[in-house]
Amino acid sequence: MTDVRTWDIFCKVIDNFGDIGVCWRLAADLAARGHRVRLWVDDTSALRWMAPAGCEGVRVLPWSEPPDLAAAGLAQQPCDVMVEAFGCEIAPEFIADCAHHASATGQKPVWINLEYLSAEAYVARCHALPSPVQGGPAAGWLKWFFYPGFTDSTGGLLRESGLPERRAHFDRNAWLAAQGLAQPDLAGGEQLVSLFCYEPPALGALLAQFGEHGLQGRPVRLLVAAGRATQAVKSLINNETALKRKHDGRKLLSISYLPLLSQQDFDHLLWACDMNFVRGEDSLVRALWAGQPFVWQLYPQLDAAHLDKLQAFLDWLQAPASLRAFHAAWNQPEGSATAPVLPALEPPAWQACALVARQRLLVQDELCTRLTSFVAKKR
Ligand code: TRH
Repeated sequence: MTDVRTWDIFCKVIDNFGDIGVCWRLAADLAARGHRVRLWVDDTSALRWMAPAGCEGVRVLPWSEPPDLAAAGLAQQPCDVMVEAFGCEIAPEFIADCAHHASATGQKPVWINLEYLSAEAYVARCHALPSPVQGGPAAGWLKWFFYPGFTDSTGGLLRESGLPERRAHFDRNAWLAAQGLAQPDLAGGEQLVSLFCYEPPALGALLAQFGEHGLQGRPVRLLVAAGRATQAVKSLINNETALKRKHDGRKLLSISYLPLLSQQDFDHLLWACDMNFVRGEDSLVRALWAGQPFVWQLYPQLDAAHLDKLQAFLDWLQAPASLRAFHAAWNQPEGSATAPVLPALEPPAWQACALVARQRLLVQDELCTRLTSFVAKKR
């Protein structure tokens, strides 16, 4: 059992849901292990649907400028660990307050720079390296890089305790009923497929493929996540007459648009579906825990740097050729000279690969265990 500590996690919501999604999972996981967490967020709106019930042990604080340190109770409960998520630059007033406290007590907080998840080789090289603070009231302190990752030589992946057991005992029918979603037509072989994506140029081809062939000949019910995925699907269906005709005229594809789900129900969605399309980093990890066949769309970067990241992940995954080919098409950048042609989907082979990868991960310590023991060594 690690000592109970007070953590201050700083998060800026740039766009999409990944930054706050990861910070919330980290905060909740630390709190479940008995730690006290203050989560400072510049825009708390997403937490209303992502975590409507909140979490005992986590206080969400608006990251105003300057932050209200008195209301946060720093004097009564000083910070032991500060987490700077994704290069957000912790509020200088907060750092000054910590420095003031440290000069009185001789006890500095541990400063963690939490980075983005990647399977690229630099992650193991840079994980746990120190970076000296150059100026300001904390000059000379060290920030520690903490890189999530897929191997033992990285910071690991978030996995709250009891997750595999809850996954194993998940009651799909009960969950679908609670969401007001129809049970799949098992006699007709209906397949539930979740779709959480940006605007992949191959989306039209995917809808056409499902419309013409279903998923390996079986009818598909596409459960489309709220936000950009819903907008992307709706604009294709509304704009392309041919696609609309296929969609309306065939029984092989039906589409349901989902409301914004709590993070817990988002996980349940991935457990309930026969196949998942995910995007960004947090939902990728959740797709791995779900153990169903999945396809990942990376956040597209202008210099196409995400394609190296994709390659590294597929290498780590030991993805079969068909899964590599599908990912290449699904992640084809916008404006490519040739229209994306989607290869066939091969869910059984992809699931076998996903399950082996999950097993490799389950025998490793998860991120919170690695982070708390790292912090214990640096105090
Ligand atoms: O939202 P994302 O695309 O976030 C991305 C990545 O974090 C990426 O690194 C970053 O550079 C980019 O944004 C700007 O995808 P991600 O990471 O999967 O985060 C989605 C979060 O939203 C995840 O925690 C699940 C949650 N979610 C729900 O809780 N309910 C929902 O209904 C949906 C659709 C998502």
